[in-house]
Amino acid sequence: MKEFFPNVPKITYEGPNSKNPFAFKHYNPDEVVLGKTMAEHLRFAVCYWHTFKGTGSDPFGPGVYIRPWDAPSDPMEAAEATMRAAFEFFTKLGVGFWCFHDRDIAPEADNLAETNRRLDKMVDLAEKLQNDTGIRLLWGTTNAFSHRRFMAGASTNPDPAVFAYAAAQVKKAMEVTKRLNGAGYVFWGGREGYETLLNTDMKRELEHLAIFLQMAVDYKQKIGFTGQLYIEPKPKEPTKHQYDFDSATVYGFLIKHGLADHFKINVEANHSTLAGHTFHHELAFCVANGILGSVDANRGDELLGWDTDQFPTNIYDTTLAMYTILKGGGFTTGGLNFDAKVRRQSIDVEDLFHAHIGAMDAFARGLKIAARLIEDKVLDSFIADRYSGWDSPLGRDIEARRVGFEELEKYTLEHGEPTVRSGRQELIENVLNEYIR
Ligand code: XLS
Ligand code: CA
Ligand code: CA
Repeated sequence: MKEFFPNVPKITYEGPNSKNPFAFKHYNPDEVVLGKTMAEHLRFAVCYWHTFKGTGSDPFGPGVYIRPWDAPSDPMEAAEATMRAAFEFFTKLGVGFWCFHDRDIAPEADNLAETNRRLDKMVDLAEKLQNDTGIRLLWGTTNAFSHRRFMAGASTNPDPAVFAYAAAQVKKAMEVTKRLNGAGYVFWGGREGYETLLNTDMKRELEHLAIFLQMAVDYKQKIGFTGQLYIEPKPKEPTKHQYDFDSATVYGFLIKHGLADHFKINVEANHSTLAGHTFHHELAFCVANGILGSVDANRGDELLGWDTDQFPTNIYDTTLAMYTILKGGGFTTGGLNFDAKVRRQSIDVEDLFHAHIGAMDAFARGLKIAARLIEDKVLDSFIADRYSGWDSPLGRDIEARRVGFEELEKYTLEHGEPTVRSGRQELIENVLNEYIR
């Protein structure tokens, strides 16, 4: 069997003193942290689209990578070579999971029937390689945003024939995700938004989006797919405005349409910052509402206002992310997917390994620091102290709704001015920095 990464050995843990670029310094899959192994906590996944289908193109230039798996001129032969390269990569890297869009793994043909036949053929191979390697599918999804038919959206398209095409595509992608035992299925509304309101019936489009998601829930139940459905928010790009703007917007939409029991959120770090939030905020909102499902762990660039999809390197961010994820009970169906691409100049196949090794180490460090913060109850103590008034008779009466405005007016007239207290932000930031090392 052809090897696609002959210069790369199996990546193993060598510890923080190792200088070997092809070794983990912090990610030790079997090391137990807070009662679970690092592999069980982190549930790393590699994304198929950027890692194996990415070309290094940008709005100012075409692709620049020359990948050995792209060599065959026949598109199905190239698809097969790509999948074999992908499973060699997953195995050498030692991740447990992968993620894909339908169109990543099988090239689209001239008609849907032939496209589906091609997809089935590639799913046969994926099933075999999953069985051979033990690598599992974290989630599958549909690409209903690249083809020109979707230029005005999929489920929010002004043309019901496009809505129907997207439905047919999701139906098939959900079937193959089920066949591959996918733990989840993602809806990212790539072009479910608008370029201008001048030509847009927003009310109707939002209703169509809800109808589409309800159909997906119905079909999931019909075929007995037990994976978790996720919605991945993003505020813009490629559209000027995307309806799934951020987690709070998605949650309100799901509640309005009676869909909240069927979906969780796939939080992407880079989309959080595009929405004007931090990654930490989006995770905290999801944990507070019990809707955190999975995470796309790629980051943006502080100075660039678009979706740069870079590999995570910032330990402060990975620490706060893992802290929040652990406080939320950790992943069940979800995991940490690197929806990230190497930079245009990183043209060697080895760069794909360096990118993932660094990202996995960054999250492993975040996990270990977060575990110490939890064990030492660092933030818990500050927060418990700050809210301690709510454990007094007054606080309890309010929380139990035993009092109303009249009782609270009486209390205030009797007790006078409340005592104000420091929020101690700088102190907490100093303590946190002592842990991040
Ligand atoms: C694009 C999204 C996309 C989803 C899956 O910005 O991140 O890749 O994760 O369709
Ligand atoms: Ca993503
Ligand atoms: Ca992205």
